[in-house]
Amino acid sequence: PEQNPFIEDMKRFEELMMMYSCAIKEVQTKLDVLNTDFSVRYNRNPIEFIQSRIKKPVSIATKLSSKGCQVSVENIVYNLNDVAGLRVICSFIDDIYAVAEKLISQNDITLIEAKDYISHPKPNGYRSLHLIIEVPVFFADHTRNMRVEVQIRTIAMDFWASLDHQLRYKKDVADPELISGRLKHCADVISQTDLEMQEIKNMIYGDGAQPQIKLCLEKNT
Ligand code: 0O2
Repeated sequence: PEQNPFIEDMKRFEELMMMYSCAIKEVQTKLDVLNTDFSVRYNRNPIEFIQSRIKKPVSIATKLSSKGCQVSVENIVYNLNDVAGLRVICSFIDDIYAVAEKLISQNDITLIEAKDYISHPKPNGYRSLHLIIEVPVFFADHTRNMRVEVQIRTIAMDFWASLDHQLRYKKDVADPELISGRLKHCADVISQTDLEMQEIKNMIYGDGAQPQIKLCLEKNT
């Protein structure tokens, strides 16, 4: 029977999205295991909660076009790092680095890129640690390394980013510079609170209560 190229493309797209959603499950399980292990070992959870998403088809197409790429299944794999995304919300700043370090030091994980927007916040005040990793996923008849973006941040950083995201959709505001300035001020206040909460935690648990991990991440460029 004659094959319809559109239907064939749609099938390949569906299969690729299934693979990304399996990659999310793999990374989610790794993070759940780390959180459970920490809770038994140190009597506290470094991870508050985890969100995950597969990028929507329209967003995939828009991002490919903005990069000057033709919208095709091949180009998704070769040009996009964030089709599969997890957001890990941690309690304290040092938990972010501890979770990241424990994740990327696992044998089957390859770190492709790290962007530390905590030590180097974006000019608008955005803070978060971004990791692009590859994880092998074992399917019925083959194994494939899948790319996943992991954004790790504190509750405070997430609070700011969520509201910033909502406000950025509204383009026709009267005084955008004033609004950007006030948002940046909020980001700085929130960051100061994060640092103080970290100090309070250190006073309660001491610095040695859990390994103080210093990640050696490349600077974001
Ligand atoms: P969505 O809907 O969150 O998926 P790249 O994705 O690598 O091609 P870039 O800009 O180098 O592009 O990536 P970067 O800076 O590592 O961050 C991309 C993602 O981080 C964004 O995804 C947001 O989720 C988040 N992010 C980055 N900057 C900001 C910011 O200023 N405010 C907020 N709220 N989030 C930010 P997407 O693709 O924009 O969309």
